[in-house]
Amino acid sequence: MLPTLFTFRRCPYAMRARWAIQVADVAVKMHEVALRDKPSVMLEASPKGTVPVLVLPDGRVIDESLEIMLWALKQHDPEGWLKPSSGNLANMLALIEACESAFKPHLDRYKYPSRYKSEWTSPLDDQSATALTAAGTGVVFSEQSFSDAHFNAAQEFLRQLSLGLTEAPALGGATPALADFAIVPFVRQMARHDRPRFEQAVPATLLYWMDRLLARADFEAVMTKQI
Ligand SMILES: N[C@@H](CCC(=O)N[C@@H](CS)C(=O)NCC(=O)O)C(=O)O
Repeated sequence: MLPTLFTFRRCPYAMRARWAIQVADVAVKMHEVALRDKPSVMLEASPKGTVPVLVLPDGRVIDESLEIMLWALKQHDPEGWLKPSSGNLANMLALIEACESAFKPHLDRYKYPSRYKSEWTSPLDDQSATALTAAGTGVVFSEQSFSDAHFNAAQEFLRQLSLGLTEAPALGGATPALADFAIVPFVRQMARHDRPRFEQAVPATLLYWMDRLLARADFEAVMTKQI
């Protein structure tokens, strides 16, 4: 019996899990789910209801994308994703955590401001005003200006990434490693929302890094629709 991965094609967390599984060449049965109608077998295995979820033949469940990447790569890591040529695994995990805490919240608010209506219809508190540096305490946003402010706030993380990319072609150093593959699906989401705007805002090194990773044949395989 094969492990089953409950996945959603366009989810960046599921993408990075599938990418590691693809590169590690670990046999897994893919189960594409509809987020609005999650299968009960998946929810029984992982009641928190997020994808990806990996269910192993012995009943163990791994329901965090990064853990699924590590599970696959610990079995087979042909490209050395866990052994970056610059820095180490701990540095990469810290960068991935920074993507989660300092980029993803801004990405979501940029792309889907209507989901955060309560945030832009009430005056900014001190904490949010600090996070959205362009705005001061007490500012009331429109939906568009809220989205714009989060696009701008997200640039700080991208600038940090690009600093690493001036010294080496990948976050992992000479060749891409765990952090590259774990982070680029989120950067891709921002780029795809409005490519011209993204191109204008980000450093050229970052654009080049993203486009090279996404042009890999294995990413295409990861994004191919399951029938
Ligand atoms: N920390 C989780 C986050 C996964 C996550 O939030 N996935 C989203 C889809 S991109 C999800 O399943 N959301 C629940 C839903 O939309 O119902 C991980 O790394 O696996």
